[in-house]
Formats: sequence, structure tokens, C-alpha cells
Amino acid sequence: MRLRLLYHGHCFDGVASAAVFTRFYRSHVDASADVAYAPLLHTAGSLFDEAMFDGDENAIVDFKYSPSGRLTWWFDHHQSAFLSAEDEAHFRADRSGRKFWDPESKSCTEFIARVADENFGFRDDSLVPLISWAHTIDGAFYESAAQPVELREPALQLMQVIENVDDAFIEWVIRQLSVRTLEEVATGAEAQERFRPLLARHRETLETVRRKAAYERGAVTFDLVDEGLEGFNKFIPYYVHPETTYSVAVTRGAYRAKISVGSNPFSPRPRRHNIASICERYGGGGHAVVGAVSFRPDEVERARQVAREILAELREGFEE
Ligand SMILES: [Mn+2]
Repeated sequence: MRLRLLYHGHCFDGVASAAVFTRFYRSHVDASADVAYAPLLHTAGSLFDEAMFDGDENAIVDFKYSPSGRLTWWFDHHQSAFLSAEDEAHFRADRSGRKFWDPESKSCTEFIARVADENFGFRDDSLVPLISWAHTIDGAFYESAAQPVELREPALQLMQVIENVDDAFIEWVIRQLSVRTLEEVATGAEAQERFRPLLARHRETLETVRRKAAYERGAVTFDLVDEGLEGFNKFIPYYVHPETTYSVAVTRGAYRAKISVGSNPFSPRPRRHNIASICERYGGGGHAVVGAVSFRPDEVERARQVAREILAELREGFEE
């Protein structure tokens, strides 16, 4: 039997979900199943192509629902799991007992493990560290800003690898995690040799942000346009300025200029603004705690102006 398993690509929770589902499937459905993996990404336009569902069974984990009649298993925990009201109605009418959604779960990995245990009697205690790290990473339940910036734990090193390497290696990681422990895979030579150059690049970015970031009245800001740095670990601003409540950064990549607005989960002062609402006013969006506004790559000056306006709003009424 051939299982096609589609997972959220370049995401620790997506990879861990694929590994946990593989173990469950081999234990509960077919021990000798031939599993073919493929990543799914949030792209503009249609997300699914019927040809993706080419297995005898087809599963999606940690990604949006598809009403395809060929889809046999589905697990997701995202609030926005349905592309349309029709898709949601299709899911709610499903009686297969193999499609599951829980937007309250902090990670899809723990959701799959819970359903596999409660509904199908499957348990594998060697998966506990993988499930626990998926919860910490996907829910951003870090103990400090230092933890995701210093990347000392092997699980976080593997997260960095998963977010930055090609799909072929990610598939290798999933296959390993479906037969070995997280510790073995994360500390193994294959993952570590890929982690080292990523760590060097991450540390360079950290030093650049440290040099450029300026803190004033509850908000830190920096501009990485001239450095050509398109992205940064979102905890870096709170690591270099632990006193800040907010962070506002301007970056430019090949396809867009971007303002990233965030709030420090370890801030000494409470967040007083809904960041999504502010970003929406400028055509962007996000969540209450983090958001972004995108511009064309040639609109850097406009992006900088909007960033100044957002900063002024976040600093308004600041009290020492
Ligand atoms: Mn997830």
C-alpha cells in the first residue's frame, strides 16, 4: 500500500507531524506501507492540485483542508484551515472519522498524538520529546528570548535546519524521525553539518541587528535594507533590547519591502496595542502580537515613512 503524506514544509511542526503520523500509520494501518512525502507551502493561487493525491491513501498534516475525494486523512490546528465556507461545510459533513481539526491545539504534532491515542489506541513514548518541542516551537513558548536566539538545544538546531534546507534533506529528517529519537537525529552528523553554516549566518545577523537597533520609549527599531538582509530570527530584537515592548523593522528582498512589527513576550511592560489592527490600516495584517506590512521592492521610502508612523503610535503614552 502506498501512502502519500503531504506536510507543512520548512516548519518544525509540519515535519514532526509527518513523523508522528508515519509511526501511527505503520503501527495502526499498515506496517509495510510505502510512504511518499511532499511539502505544502502557502503560495498565492491554488494550493492543491488533484495530481498531488496520488497514493492509495492520501494524508495532509499541519496544513489546510482539501475537499478532494482522494484525501483520506487530515489533521490541522490552524485557525484559518479552510479556503472557503464550502470547504468547511464539506469537512463538517465528513463521517470517515479520519479528518480532524482543533484550532485550540498549540501544535499539530501533539494534536495527532492525542487523537492517535484517544481514538485509535496508539502510543509511542519515544515520541514525547519530539511532541514537547513541537509545542514549544509552534506555540513560541520559549523560556527566554535567549533560548531561540542562542540555539543551544539540539531540537532548536534541527528547527533552524528544517527552516533553511532543501526538501530532499527535510524528507530524510522525517524518515529518520519516524524510526529514531529526536535527540539522535538532531545531534547526528548529517543535521549538524548543515546547522554549522546556518549558525554562522544567524550570528552575523544578530551582530548586525545589535549594531543597528535603537531603543526609545518602549520600542526598538532597525532598518536592514542597506545590509540586504531579508529576514531575521524574530526574537533577536528582544534579545538585544530586553527592555523593549515592541519591535519595528524594515527589510527588503527581491520581491518586496517589508515592515515587521512585533511585541516582546518577555517584556517588562504589557503590550498595549493590537498589532494586526495597526498593520491592517496600512494594508498589512497578522495577529495581535505580531504583524507585517508589505510594499513593492521600489517602495522602500514609503515603507520607512510608515514604519516611523507605526513607531510613533506604539510609543504614544509611554510611561517610564
Ligand atoms: Mn503547526
